[in-house]
Amino acid sequence: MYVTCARPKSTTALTSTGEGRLQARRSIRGATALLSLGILACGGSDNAAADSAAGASAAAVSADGAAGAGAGVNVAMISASGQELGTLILSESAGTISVSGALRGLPPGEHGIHLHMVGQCTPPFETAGGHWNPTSRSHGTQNPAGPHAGDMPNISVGADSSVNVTVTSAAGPLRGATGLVDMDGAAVLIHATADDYKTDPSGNSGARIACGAIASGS
Ligand SMILES: [Cu+2]
Repeated sequence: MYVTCARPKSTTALTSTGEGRLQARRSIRGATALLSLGILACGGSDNAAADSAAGASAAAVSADGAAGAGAGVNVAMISASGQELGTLILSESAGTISVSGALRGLPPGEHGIHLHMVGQCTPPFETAGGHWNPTSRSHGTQNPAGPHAGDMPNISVGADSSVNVTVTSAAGPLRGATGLVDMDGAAVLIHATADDYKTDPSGNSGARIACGAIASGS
């Protein structure tokens, strides 16, 4: 979240024009989203100018998609020992989910990476459940009965233990009735070895070495 100050009260200064009303509605949605996430933080302001500025900030949050469609989801990845590995961003991309970002502190080599069903990352990360698989397929893009919606291409970690992740899920969407982010959230999982893209249920990719939780409502 990039904005730390937004209040429903701030929208009242923007209602004198049609555009203002539109902004106000967006602001209310943005502020409501912030409130529902329990992360509202705002300093006091007692005049219209300050309120307008605050309202514009709230509208920016909404335009960024905090209230729903189009929003990216930031996912903080941790190792099984609790080390912070970096942040991945999930976003809707042509009906699938793209995952991107820079990670460090991973073992060099090929690793399976998948979208899992539950937004809980308690080591050894079995809490994240199985692969996100809303259409009850088998695992792997090379499996005739596959793939899982949450299957993604392997990532290749360099000798310096870092990797720039740019992968896309087999299917989407990120949100909505059939979306990844449901009542129990979701997770991004990285495994110890490469995914063979065909062995059920997880491509023989071994232990779960990194996890990033996505909370319900993200
Ligand atoms: Cu997995």
